[in-house]
Amino acid sequence: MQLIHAAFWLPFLAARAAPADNHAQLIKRDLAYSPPVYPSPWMNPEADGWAEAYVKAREFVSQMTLLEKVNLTTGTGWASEQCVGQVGAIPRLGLRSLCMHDAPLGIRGTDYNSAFPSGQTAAATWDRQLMYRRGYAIGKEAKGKGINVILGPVAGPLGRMPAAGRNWEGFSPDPVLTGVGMAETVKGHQDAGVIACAKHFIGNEQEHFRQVGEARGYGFNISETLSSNIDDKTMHELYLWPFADAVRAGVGSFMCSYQQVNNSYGCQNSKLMNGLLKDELGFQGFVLSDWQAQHTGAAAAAAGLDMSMPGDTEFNTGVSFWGTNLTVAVLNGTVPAYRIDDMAMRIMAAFFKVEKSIELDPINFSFWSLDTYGPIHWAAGEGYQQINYHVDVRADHANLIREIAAKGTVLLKNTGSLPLNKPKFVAVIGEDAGPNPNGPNSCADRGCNNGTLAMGWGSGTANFPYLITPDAALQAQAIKDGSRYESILTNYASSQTRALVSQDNVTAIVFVNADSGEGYINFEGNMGDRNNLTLWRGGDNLVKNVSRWCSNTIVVIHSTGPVLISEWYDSPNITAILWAGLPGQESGNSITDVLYGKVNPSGKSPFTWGATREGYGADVLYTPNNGEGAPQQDFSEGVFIDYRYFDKANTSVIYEFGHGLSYTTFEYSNIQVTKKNAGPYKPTTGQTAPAPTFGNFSTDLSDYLFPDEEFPYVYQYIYPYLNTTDPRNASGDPHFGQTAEEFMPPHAIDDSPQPLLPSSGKNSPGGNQALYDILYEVTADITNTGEIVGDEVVQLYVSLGGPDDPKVVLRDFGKLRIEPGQTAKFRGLLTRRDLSNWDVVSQDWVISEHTKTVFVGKSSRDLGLSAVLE
Ligand SMILES: *[C@@H]1O[C@H](CO)[C@@H](O)[C@H](O)[C@H]1NC(C)=O
Ligand SMILES: *[C@@H]1O[C@H](CO)[C@@H](O)[C@H](O)[C@H]1NC(C)=O
Ligand SMILES: *[C@@H]1O[C@H](CO)[C@@H](O)[C@H](O)[C@H]1NC(C)=O
Ligand SMILES: *[C@@H]1O[C@H](CO)[C@@H](O)[C@H](O)[C@H]1NC(C)=O
Ligand SMILES: *[C@@H]1O[C@H](CO)[C@@H](O)[C@H](O)[C@H]1NC(C)=O
Ligand SMILES: *[C@@H]1O[C@H](CO)[C@@H](O)[C@H](O)[C@H]1NC(C)=O
Ligand SMILES: *[C@@H]1O[C@H](CO)[C@@H](O)[C@H](O)[C@H]1NC(C)=O
Ligand SMILES: *[C@@H]1O[C@H](CO)[C@@H](O)[C@H](O)[C@H]1NC(C)=O
Ligand SMILES: *[C@@H]1O[C@H](CO)[C@@H](O)[C@H](O)[C@H]1NC(C)=O
Ligand SMILES: *[C@@H]1O[C@H](CO)[C@@H](O)[C@H](O)[C@H]1NC(C)=O
Ligand SMILES: CC(=O)N[C@H]1CO[C@H](CO)[C@@H](O)[C@@H]1O
Repeated sequence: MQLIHAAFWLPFLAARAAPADNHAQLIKRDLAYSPPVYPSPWMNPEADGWAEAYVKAREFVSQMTLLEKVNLTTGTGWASEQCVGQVGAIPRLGLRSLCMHDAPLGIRGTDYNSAFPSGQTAAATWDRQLMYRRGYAIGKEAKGKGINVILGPVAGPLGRMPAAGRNWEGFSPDPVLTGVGMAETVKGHQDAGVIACAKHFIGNEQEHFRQVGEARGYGFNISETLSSNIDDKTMHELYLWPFADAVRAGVGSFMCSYQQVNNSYGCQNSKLMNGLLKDELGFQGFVLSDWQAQHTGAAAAAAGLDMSMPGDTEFNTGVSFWGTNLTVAVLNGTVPAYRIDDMAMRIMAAFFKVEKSIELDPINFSFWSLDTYGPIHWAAGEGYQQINYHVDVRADHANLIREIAAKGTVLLKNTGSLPLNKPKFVAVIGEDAGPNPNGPNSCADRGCNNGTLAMGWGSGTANFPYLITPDAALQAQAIKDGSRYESILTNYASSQTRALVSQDNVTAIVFVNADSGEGYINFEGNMGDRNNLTLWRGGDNLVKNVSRWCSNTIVVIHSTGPVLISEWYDSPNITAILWAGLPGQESGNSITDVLYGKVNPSGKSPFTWGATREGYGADVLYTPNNGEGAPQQDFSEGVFIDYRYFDKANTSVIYEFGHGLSYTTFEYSNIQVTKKNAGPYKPTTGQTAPAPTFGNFSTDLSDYLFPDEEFPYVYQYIYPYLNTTDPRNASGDPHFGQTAEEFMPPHAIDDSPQPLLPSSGKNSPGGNQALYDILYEVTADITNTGEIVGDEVVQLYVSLGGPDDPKVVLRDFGKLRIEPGQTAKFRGLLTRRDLSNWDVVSQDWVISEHTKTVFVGKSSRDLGLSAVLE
């Protein structure tokens, strides 16, 4: 029986003023505001990678009735069906209800599924192929359970603040590394036949104050969610960048976020959805709301929202901003017919992009319970039947999981104790090496930290099919080697630990961790975001003690991001430090592979290990700063987060972004830069076609009533129908009767041809195609100067040269396998986007006059080779 944390989602005031009204108010109060961008862009039939899907979608949507279109766009309500979200079915045309489900490291809340390493751990491999294979394997598992839209990957949070709770679900605070992670994962998921969902769009950088109900539950008296105030240049050069890569990779869906940007909610912010995502990036798929992130009906449709999740205004109210309201709004002209057609087109085009046919196999699990039998309509308690078929979808993914976690493990320090070779005596110390005594899945959504940490908490989790602890795997290895082995799986057995690790010939391996997760779970006072950057449960004391008693102390850290290790990292008795991220189900095997050199470590840190918390600059906002109004989080550091901030402030760090050691050594030489013949940049001109509509519909309200008495109406289920031909009563909207002209922003229902943005691609998703022209190829020779074969992550950085530019920015990387004594050639590419800045005046990318320098090196602060670009 699964516990569902519905209680965490407390009710909040749902009614919202139209965005247009907000603007006047916000200007008066001198808060950041978001400019209106209307109308909502309609699909482009010629978009690269979408044309075939468009034709199939048009054929399907043209046959749909208005009620069917509304069904497709509106969730059926929280816990109304099997998945974490589903929309209405189209039985007449043979399409079953589509299943939207979590997500980023495996399927949530099911059984016989795998628990993969986190996105952040995958990022630490810097291995495009492994990222792709991870995306593909997760996609296959989802497909095998009947999931149609998998709610990942994550580029928001990007990782502005190291303490932010959900950074581990995504990849890295560097937009290029995250962009690669997004693109590879999207391709993997979609090649496996499920629609990927890039989330959370955008500025969703912390958990605190993301939802009013949640914040109130924690005693914060606010009436609006956090506003992430982000300037246009920072938006383009940092936060939007990896989302652009997802669009370019063909992602089928996006999830808009809970919090506001410039005091306008993510799921009704027209600048974000209409402007940046659909106009500028040319996104052709659909935008679905985060769960309860929708706060308005028609205005959200006009701002670019295409699917309401989970469909009810708040969980289990039985009413919806869409559903019946959307049917009425189309009938009375508040939402133009082309907009609902475009919503349906976007959903069906994304569907046909990954699926051959609308004949889908049934969903064979229920998120709400692991029982075999139960109500199919969980919230209503109706439809008792078999709800779980316990289908085993794991295939041979365990091998891949073990490989990713080993290759994503970063060897931060090694003075020679590693790799281990039949050590005489291994002493493993720490709670983080052992099991959770209550079982690996004992805390719902992993909302606790007991035993070894292999994933964070929240909706981005999966149930473990098993969890190999470091203790179990290291003991098995020790026995095989004939070593002596003892472990103490608590942090607090001080005298016993001392007695053990002070013995002769001991290799002490200390396991420590730091956890975080999603805001609906408050664990030990951490409301999603970490309260501190230190190790949990006296981890620092444990490390300090063991290293005082033992001159061969190896430290392994499992964490959701950087931790402060300044107090002990440089002790001569600490002979090695490894960051093993969040490794997933094969944890113990993966770390054993690395410690014993079966895998030569090649992971590189996807974030900076600062000496102090303050060193990172931006931090989580823990207390409201705007009275009862929306807490204001100004992203005033601009593009300077993580290594860019440390570089700007010129502060030393413990381990820099991109750092990671190997058991062999590499030498870099011979940088060469070749200029490519890309033509000049051409801003896009011209206009779109006028908005098309597909099919027509009757305006006789009696055609939209609930079918008849026999209709199997499910309690609190969201339907597209009207319960009376009086639209005011059918809607129940307290503000019913306002016309589009009265409350919708100008151009909200305009269907005329619209000008194309210069930075947009005419037919190319991801922005102006010329941004991706290759301007330079950079090569370098990398020699393995050690004794064993190894993989080296070669990193290409650029200095854009301007006074406001970061010292260097990562722009490309490659992972090369090199035999001892051999030299391999690294090839990195620089696109026009890589060398450009966003110009707020021309609203386009431009290459500045400043001298540009390219660097090739082993990390962001070990840049041995450089050349000036002509
Ligand atoms: C937010 O406001 C800043 C400052 O006016 C502006 O540059 C930016 O484009 C706005 N972004 C959004 C999404 O409204
Ligand atoms: C809408 O979806 C529900 C099930 O989710 C289904 O019962 C109903 O028939 C659908 N309505 C239409 C008009 O297709
Ligand atoms: C799920 O399993 C059931 C029972 O084995 C099967 O009928 C169905 O086709 C499966 N669904 C998918 C999507 O494979
Ligand atoms: C919230 O704050 C307002 C004033 O800022 C006050 O009127 C109201 O009573 C407070 N609500 C709670 C639940 O504390
Ligand atoms: C329509 O939306 C309003 C909020 O705008 C809500 O109060 C009402 O209950 C909704 N009606 C239905 C039938 O869901
Ligand atoms: C882990 O769970 C066990 C069993 O419930 C409990 O005794 C122990 O205190 C827990 N440890 C921590 C650190 O929460
Ligand atoms: C940091 O937070 C963790 C988790 O709540 C806690 O175990 C640890 O003691 C805290 N560290 C400090 C220095 O307070
Ligand atoms: C290193 O360990 C030895 C015991 O093997 C101890 O005597 C010494 O004080 C330790 N050094 C440090 C810096 O902790
Ligand atoms: C229609 O439903 C609304 C609530 O959704 C309710 O207030 C109203 O009384 C219903 N009307 C009829 C005629 O059943
Ligand atoms: C049209 O319907 C929508 C949704 O129920 C409602 O919000 C709006 O007030 C209606 N407008 C008119 C003019 O009836
Ligand atoms: C194999 C090995 O390292 N043996 C050492 C164990 O410890 C004693 C006492 O320090 C040494 O004398 C051995 O050489």
